[in-house]
Amino acid sequence: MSTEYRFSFGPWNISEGADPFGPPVRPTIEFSKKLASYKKLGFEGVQFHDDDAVPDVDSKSAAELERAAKELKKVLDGEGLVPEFVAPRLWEDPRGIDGGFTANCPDVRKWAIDRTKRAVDIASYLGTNLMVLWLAREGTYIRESKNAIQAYQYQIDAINQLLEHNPEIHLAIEPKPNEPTDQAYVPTIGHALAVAYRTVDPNRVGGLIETAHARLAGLDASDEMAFALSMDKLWSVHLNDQNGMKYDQDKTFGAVDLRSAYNQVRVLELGGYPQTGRFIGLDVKAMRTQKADVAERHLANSKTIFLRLVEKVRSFPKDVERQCIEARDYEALEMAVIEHLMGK
Ligand code: GLO
Ligand code: MG
Repeated sequence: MSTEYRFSFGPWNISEGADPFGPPVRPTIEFSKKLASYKKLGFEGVQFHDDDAVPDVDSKSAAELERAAKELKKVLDGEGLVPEFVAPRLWEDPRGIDGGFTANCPDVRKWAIDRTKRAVDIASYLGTNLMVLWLAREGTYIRESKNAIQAYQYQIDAINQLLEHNPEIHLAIEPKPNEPTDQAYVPTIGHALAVAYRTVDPNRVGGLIETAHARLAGLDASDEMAFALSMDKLWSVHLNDQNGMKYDQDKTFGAVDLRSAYNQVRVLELGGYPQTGRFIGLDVKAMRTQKADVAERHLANSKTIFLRLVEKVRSFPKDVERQCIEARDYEALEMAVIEHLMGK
């Protein structure tokens, strides 16, 4: 069984540096150029939004959609790249302004499901059976604006329709507690998996855990991963880092809290994640201050830090761990971990 990890990222992780207070500061890089960067940076897997893969998803006929997706598949094959997943980008469409699946307007809910079925079709033309559902605007700015109980049912209904649309598709819910909305439905992996078990085919609904999202919920990302792993439901990860409970930062993995990063790697090792063949996905953003010619470094750096931490986890002295646990001397265990991380 392989103990090698496979790595992926999405084209949005190479970005122009815009933030809510300022415009782009780096030139736009064409999609084909981004694809060419993958191998150079040491990545094999590509994460797609539906409209990264096929622009103007809504306005294309079914035949046009199929043709465009199959052309992209050829490009990926030519570059030696593997599509990891497709995610519907409902949150950028004006129709999705107040959410898609949980919108108050029935026409919008219908659009959101139809659009997501198209994203499922794109996934199958590209040759992946994984869809990620980041439920971006499925929440509220003003609590009184939606019936939250009903909203969960709407999400289950939508997921059921997707599962029925394609018998192969697997849905990984990416929980996040806030941003862009003030309060998001499905804020943690516990919520996501509870929803999964209420659907018509729980075996085809799992989760993706993002480091920053767990921290924004005040939770430990490695424990969130452990919960999903304990149920065979960790189908992808979005590793990054986050400096406290503020805006979603998507910093380089391990750059803020190395100990937490170590524990995320440790739990992936304990859970046999590399043997599943699933990807280590990154969801990291280049800092706005980064100049264009070095604006992809955060990706390679995150991968390097991850692999260094794999070495650290694998080389941690097992006898020391066992003795400390037997003696219930967790102070000694903690010191051993810190010394190991500091290179002693
Ligand atoms: C934002 C999310 C976002 C998703 C991506 C896939 O906070 O992490 O980057 O992971 O759009 O749906
Ligand atoms: Mg993410």
